[in-house]
Amino acid sequence: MTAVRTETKAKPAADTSFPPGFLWGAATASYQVEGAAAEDGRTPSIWDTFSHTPGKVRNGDTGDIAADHYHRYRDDVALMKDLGLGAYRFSISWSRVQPTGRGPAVERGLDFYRRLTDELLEAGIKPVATLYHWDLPQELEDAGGWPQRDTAHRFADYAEIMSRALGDRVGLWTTLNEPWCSAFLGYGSGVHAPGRTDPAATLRAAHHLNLAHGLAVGALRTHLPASAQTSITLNLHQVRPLTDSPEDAEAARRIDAVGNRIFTGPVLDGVYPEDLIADTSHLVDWAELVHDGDLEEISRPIDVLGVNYYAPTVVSAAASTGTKNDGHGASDHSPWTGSDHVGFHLANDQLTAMNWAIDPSGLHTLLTDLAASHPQLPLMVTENGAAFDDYVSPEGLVNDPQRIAYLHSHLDAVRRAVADGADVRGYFLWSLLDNFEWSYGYSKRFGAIYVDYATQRRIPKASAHWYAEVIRGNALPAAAGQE
Ligand code: IFM
Repeated sequence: MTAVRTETKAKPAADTSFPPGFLWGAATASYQVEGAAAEDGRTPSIWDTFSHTPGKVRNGDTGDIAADHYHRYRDDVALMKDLGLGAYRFSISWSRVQPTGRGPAVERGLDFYRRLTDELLEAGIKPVATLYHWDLPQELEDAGGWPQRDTAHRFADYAEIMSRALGDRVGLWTTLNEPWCSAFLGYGSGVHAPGRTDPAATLRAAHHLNLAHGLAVGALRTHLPASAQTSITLNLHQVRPLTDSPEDAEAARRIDAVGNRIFTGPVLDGVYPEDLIADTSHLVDWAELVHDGDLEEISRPIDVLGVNYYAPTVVSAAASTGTKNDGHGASDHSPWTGSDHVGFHLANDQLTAMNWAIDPSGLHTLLTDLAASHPQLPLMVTENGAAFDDYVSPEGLVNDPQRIAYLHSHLDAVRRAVADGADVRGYFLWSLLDNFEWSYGYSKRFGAIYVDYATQRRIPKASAHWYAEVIRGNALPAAAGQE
């Protein structure tokens, strides 16, 4: 009897690689990691004031010490080198370099960023600087904060100071990180500093943040070498209606307007969307707010758009909103200024420790939609990652398979977006280190590197080793079970 050979055709291995030169990085922000809150001339920012106000941050946590990156940056850069990072995205503490938010800079403050960037360059890691990640000098808030037009001009001066100080060593500059949070959580729902809850102030803050971005791009372009790149990072909401009903579609339109297009409209297209103005004109006089020439300033060309993504935003028409399940923290005041009759839902029940739904398809959609609407604009994922309840095993290890699965699925979404034509140039994991997660304090851990806050000991988690493998291969390794 002859044996029957069943032939299974070998499937071609799926291409899991990223484009040559893809930039692999990790990100942090000054107030979340630096500590050294009162050293070398630094003065309080709005987050120092807010975190020191009882009841504002879980467990009364503050960024006074944080991950002590200010003193440990050399060891942290060595850890980045071990991971094989190509880039490190950090932010500059405005009140460390210009304590009152105006006037001359403090050299000791600038020196920290000179030392940090030198150390990075020495390690072969590209420094990527964000000028503003939410820590406005308290003196500027006392003078009115972002709802005041003058703050945008102060920001442009600060951008000039930084470009003169670091322009010879930083090649990629981001003006603002997630201005939506600065305006809508800081002045709308009040769950972020400075904790105000005033819808008109929220919209004024949004416009002045846009203006600050545009003025800063102008200052950067004037003082940086021609090779330097400018960008802004937006936390674009991947908005989905809960059902096909016209009412839910209307809810999605409103949230897209006040969550996304209030920034992408003026920054990328030089215009505020008409529907946004119609939705909010009972709250603010747009004609008075937006001066002649502002939109030209705001829409100065940028080289890269930074996109931060964590979870989709599912909405429906509702009798009233509250902020239940919108993922941005509980408040009696909705951050969704002018959109009171919208309800928020989870996309599914696979949740991170933030109670955010895990849905990588949202990242693919965001990137491919942007590529379709702005085909000439290079994109970069400047934050993506997840908090889980990590712990150190008796052997001293931090095993975080859920984070590896999260990163794997989201990186696969990026890879698919690239295959579908999106010009995505890089990816930054949030975050390099466990850190101060704003109103959640130290209760949420996003890091690839575990931080034992009592001793400041760092332990790279299993996900850090996994990410290093991705970087080495410029490709995704086989998912568990697919080897
Ligand atoms: O920790 C924050 C970061 O500061 C801005 N983007 C979202 C992260 C997770 O909440």
